[in-house]
Amino acid sequence: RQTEADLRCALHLGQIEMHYQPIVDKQGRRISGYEALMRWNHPARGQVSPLDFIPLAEETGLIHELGERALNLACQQAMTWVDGESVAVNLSPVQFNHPGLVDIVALALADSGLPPGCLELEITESVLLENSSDNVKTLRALKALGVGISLDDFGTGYSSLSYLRSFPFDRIKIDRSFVRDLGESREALAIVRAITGLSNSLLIKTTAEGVETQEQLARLQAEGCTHFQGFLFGRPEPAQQRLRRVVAVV
Ligand code: G
Ligand code: G
Ligand code: MN
Ligand code: NA
Repeated sequence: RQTEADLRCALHLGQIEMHYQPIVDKQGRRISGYEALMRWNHPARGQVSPLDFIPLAEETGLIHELGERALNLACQQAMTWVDGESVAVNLSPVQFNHPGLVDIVALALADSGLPPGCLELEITESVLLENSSDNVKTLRALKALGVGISLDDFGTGYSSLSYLRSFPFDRIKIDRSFVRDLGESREALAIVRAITGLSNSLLIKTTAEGVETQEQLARLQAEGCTHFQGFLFGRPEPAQQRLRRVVAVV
């Protein structure tokens, strides 16, 4: 088990890196952006997943430094390749509720020179549960910077349609559990259909996550999803090795 001191050390030693997973457009031919996913490049344990250290970081408050590092790295790295592609950074609810968040995002953009329209922030529904008027204020302030806001893991928490009324999200990410069950579950298919139908009428982009097979892709295309992400196209890779062109045969 790692401790707060280990994690602090990792941050100072530059062992925290971002990997980039491609997100492809509707036809499955063009990379429209990347999701930046944090990795702890541990000298003994190899690549440690954020699932194994984000909870500790949230408990100890180190998430603020980690999150700031993630934003800065993603903006700086995206700036070296950007040609209209977006880069999406995950925000933990703890970060979202920090009063300095908007300034931190503004500074990451200013320092890197990344056009704000190329940055997306991914938040989960849990962020929206409490304190909703403050949260909507924060979302509006972020949006005023020119960045996009995505609702991540949609459908897995206490999904409420009223979120979509109180704030104009740019994108909804359909949780990969629905994509996984598409072939076997009428319910999963019905939920995907409902999410894409609603999103398309509200002009909100939809990214289906966890797309692993051609069959899933075909079904999701038929349902009107606008973007796709998953191992069928590419895994998260370090900036230099990131996928640059779609190679999956569609
Ligand atoms: O890439 P992987 O499957 O290991 O990611 C696991 C989880 O960690 C995902 O839910 C993802 O949203 C989250 N995550 C990945 N990178 C970051 C990050 O930079 N910040 C936060 N808060 N969460 C992240
Ligand atoms: O919670 P969030 O959506 O941010 O999580 C993203 C995570 O999903 C990443 O850690 C990534 O490794 C994982 N992931 C991405 N594509 C696939 C996929 O096709 N299959 C599976 N099983 N996991 C995926
Ligand atoms: Mn995400
Ligand atoms: Na997700």
